Amino acid sequence: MNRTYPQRRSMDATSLGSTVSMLSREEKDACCGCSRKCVCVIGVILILMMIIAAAIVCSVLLALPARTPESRYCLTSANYTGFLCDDRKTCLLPSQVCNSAVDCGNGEDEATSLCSNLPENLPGYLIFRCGNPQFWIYSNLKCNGINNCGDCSDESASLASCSSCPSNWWACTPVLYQYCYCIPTSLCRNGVQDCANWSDEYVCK
Ligand SMILES: [Ca+2]
Ligand SMILES: [Ca+2]
Ligand SMILES: [Ca+2]
Repeated sequence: MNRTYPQRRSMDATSLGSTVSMLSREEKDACCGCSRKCVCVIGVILILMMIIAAAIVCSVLLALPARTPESRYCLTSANYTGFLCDDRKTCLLPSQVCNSAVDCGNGEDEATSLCSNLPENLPGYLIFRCGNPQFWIYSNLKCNGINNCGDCSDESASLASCSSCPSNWWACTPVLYQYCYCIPTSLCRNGVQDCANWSDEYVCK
């Protein structure tokens, strides 16, 4: 009679221990499950915060005005000295600056600071001073065959350092005031005298 009681106690203890052990696993599983959920939630929140932060940074950067280049000096595709726009890519011909047409994206080629007192406010590399210092032209107009200064100083070797006639031009003494030392070959053999020695009609081909 008395022997069965301890056996029952032993069985209860074993059962209880097993139950406790099972509860502990469930609790552990429950805890682990909760931890994984928490980690997942925190991870999603962090990713969302990073996306929002990146969007804010991008919007701020896009809203910033383009930084003015330290120097506007550039070379055009035709190898003329030009005017660099704020985008640091567009290189305008000098004659596109202060010509009352917006050619740069932000209109910096028509800025009042440049165009209010011509040509003094223009960078020196954009202009050419004619033989008569009262006159000036844009630097891309020198050595182009055309008498832009009026005294041909922009086409001369001494003042403008012009080496020869532009390509597709014929060297002679023109009879027309608009040319200096050459005429366009389109005026050759056109039945009209364009060179003082008639070479445009008898020599030029
Ligand atoms: Ca312009
Ligand atoms: Ca010229
Ligand atoms: Ca001719």
